Amino acid sequence: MKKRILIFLLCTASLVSAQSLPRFEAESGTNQFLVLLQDSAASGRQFLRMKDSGSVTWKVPAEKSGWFNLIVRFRAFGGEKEQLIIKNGRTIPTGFPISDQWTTLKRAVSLDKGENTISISKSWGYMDIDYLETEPVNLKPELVPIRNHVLSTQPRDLHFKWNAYGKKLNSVLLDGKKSELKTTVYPHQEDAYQSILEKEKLANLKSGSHTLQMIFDSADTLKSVFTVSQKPVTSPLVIVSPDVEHGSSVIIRLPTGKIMMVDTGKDWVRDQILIPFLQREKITKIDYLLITHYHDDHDSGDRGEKIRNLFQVDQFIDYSTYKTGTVLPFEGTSLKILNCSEDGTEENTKSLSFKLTYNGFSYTHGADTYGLNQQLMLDRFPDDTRTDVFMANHHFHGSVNVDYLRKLDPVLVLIQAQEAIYARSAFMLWFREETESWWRKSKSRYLESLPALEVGTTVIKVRTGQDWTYETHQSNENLELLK
Ligand SMILES: [Ca+2]
Repeated sequence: MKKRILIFLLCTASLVSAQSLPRFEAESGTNQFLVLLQDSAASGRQFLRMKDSGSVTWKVPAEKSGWFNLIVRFRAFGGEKEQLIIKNGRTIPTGFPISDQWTTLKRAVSLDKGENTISISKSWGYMDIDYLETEPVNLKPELVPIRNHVLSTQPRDLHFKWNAYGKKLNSVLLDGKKSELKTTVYPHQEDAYQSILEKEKLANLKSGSHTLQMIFDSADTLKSVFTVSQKPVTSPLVIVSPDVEHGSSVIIRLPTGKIMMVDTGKDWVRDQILIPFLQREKITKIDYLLITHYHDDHDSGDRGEKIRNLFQVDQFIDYSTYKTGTVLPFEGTSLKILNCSEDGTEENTKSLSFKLTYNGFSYTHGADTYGLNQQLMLDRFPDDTRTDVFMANHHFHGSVNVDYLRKLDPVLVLIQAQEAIYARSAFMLWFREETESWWRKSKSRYLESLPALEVGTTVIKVRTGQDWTYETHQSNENLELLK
């Protein structure tokens, strides 16, 4: 008898543990202009097909308020699709990766206690929707940047962007003492904030390392460590990645003092951000102008012409100048070409990708290469993929190769992009989930990625591969970066 009870209890326990998540069939939602179709592989044998218009809406109850994964079972034919998840009136553009088989996508959102209204509405369309499930999720708060550097003769406010994920911030400590941050809402993500540690609070800090801590009611603690120095430290290699919104431009001072500019951003970025920056830096000569490819968010729409007219450009380099695999001594560094025009069939896949190596430090510039180019790089240079800093394909459009990204094993990833990246599966799924989480789990040396829309301009100052710092500047004004 006892045995029977035990077996009964075990069966009950396994039933409980296998309990399925609350599921909302597409065919049971409120359907506007979507076509109801049959498929034996679909849950409930039915699904909704979204074409040029329409939406499906569910009433989703939650027992308590908090964060939940929305799990959508879908098929997206022919390419990645971006649709709008609308949750209690908040629109969350969401990228669904290409898949001709039923597959699921998770997106974390906060739900209110009681009834929530969730829709998937057409942005791109041409997607099949089988069901929506909800799963409670406990996300840890996140913070960028977790490293920074301040020169006390040029004090500046330190800016942070953080995600609370439903946790309540309890206290802020600077070197263990109670401090305060000026905080505003970060508009592009839910329950996310931007905070400022004002420069007055840094005024009396000694040279060396300092720690800002944010402690939450949940006992989660976020930490950012920044170094303060009284005098500028000479850095033979300086890499400046300005906040250029959509597009790309990087300015590098090479160890010989020569200036390299990689791409010139959109025309308004060139005129309103880059040219004023170069003028403030009293740069009249650009020794090397590299244009990675001829899209207007990289070449300002004039193939770098205005920059060539305003500045003395000594050498112009584009994707047809050097062949892939070329290694050149380059003003005290070594420049290796990773991708050139021969490797692609259109501007992005042809784009000039390179690796710059100096004194044990390496910087890899991805340009707008896609997954297929990254696979080629992995095949051609299997032992030379690792890099300290990776300038990612700036808007994470198209495809990325997760094996390649993982093998980069960077300390830092730079991303020049707008909020559109939050809707891209190349960023949210293949980079954030499949790559960044993998680096963290594998205890690699990865520190963080710095999207310019979250942190502003990033400046990297390199002495050796073991001795380099980076700093973020929310504003491009009054900077003297290249001295
Ligand atoms: Ca279904």
